[in-house]
Amino acid sequence: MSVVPLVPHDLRVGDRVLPTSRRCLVMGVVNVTPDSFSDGGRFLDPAAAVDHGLALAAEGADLLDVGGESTRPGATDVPAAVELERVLPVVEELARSGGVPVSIDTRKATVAAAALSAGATMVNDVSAGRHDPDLLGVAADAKVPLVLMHMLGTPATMQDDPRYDDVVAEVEEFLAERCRAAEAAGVDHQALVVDPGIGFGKRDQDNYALLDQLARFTRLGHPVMVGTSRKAFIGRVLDSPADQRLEGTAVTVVWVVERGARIVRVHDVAPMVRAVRMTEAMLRWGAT
Ligand code: PMM
Repeated sequence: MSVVPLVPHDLRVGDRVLPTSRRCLVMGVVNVTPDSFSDGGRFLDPAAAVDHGLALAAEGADLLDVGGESTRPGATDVPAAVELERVLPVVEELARSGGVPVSIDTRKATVAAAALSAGATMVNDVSAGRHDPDLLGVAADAKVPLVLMHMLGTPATMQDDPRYDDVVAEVEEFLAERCRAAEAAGVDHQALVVDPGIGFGKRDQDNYALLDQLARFTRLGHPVMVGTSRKAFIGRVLDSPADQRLEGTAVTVVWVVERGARIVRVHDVAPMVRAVRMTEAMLRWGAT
């Protein structure tokens, strides 16, 4: 079935408007973790993480996503105190000097609330408010954009034999339900972003089906965010480790922009900004 992407709403962050109705934004990843699959341990020192975030902003990131808990397959929970110690100094400094909005990537309401007080203006929850339902209220009170992502189970269990009858329909229904839950908790319709959660409790065939049918998720009426950057399904095709998946990532970014993604979450900001711009030029001129 072919689906024409709908024009989603813009996102309000503080006194700024992120133009998700007009173009695809690039979100740069700042992982302050010892064990993320893509860059674990490189930026555990807050000063190194801040420098990295500033470099990504200078490369053209529209947003920065700061996370202190690895959600790679098999990862176990990090106590809130540890997560806070990792992310707060980084959020504070990047919000002060980065020049772009800072998102906090967390499943915990306490971490989200502290990060918002420290200057973050967006929340990215890979559990879509299921890990800690209070997180929805935190985002509602702060009136900030909230990313709701699909994951089957938890990071500890998600790759233990994931199965779907119809992955696209099931992820779409899940995201619709989580959007209703967020709105019931007071989050503004115009503040929601949806993400199919590539690699989170998905087999290769599930990831490819979601990417192929990505335009379906635009029917939910919110900007669609996608994170394919350096993920394992790319490594399995190219037989390459996480730091050698740049071209593979770029191809997936082009693909999802063509299918209506309005935020791509990436590690390699400069090349992906160029890939997004070129794709958008092709779409614009192709349509005239
Ligand atoms: N992927 C990772 C972490 N957070 N958040 C959203 N919304 N979507 C994603 O695909 C996503 C995410 C895992 O990647 P990393 O370990 O390199 O940060």
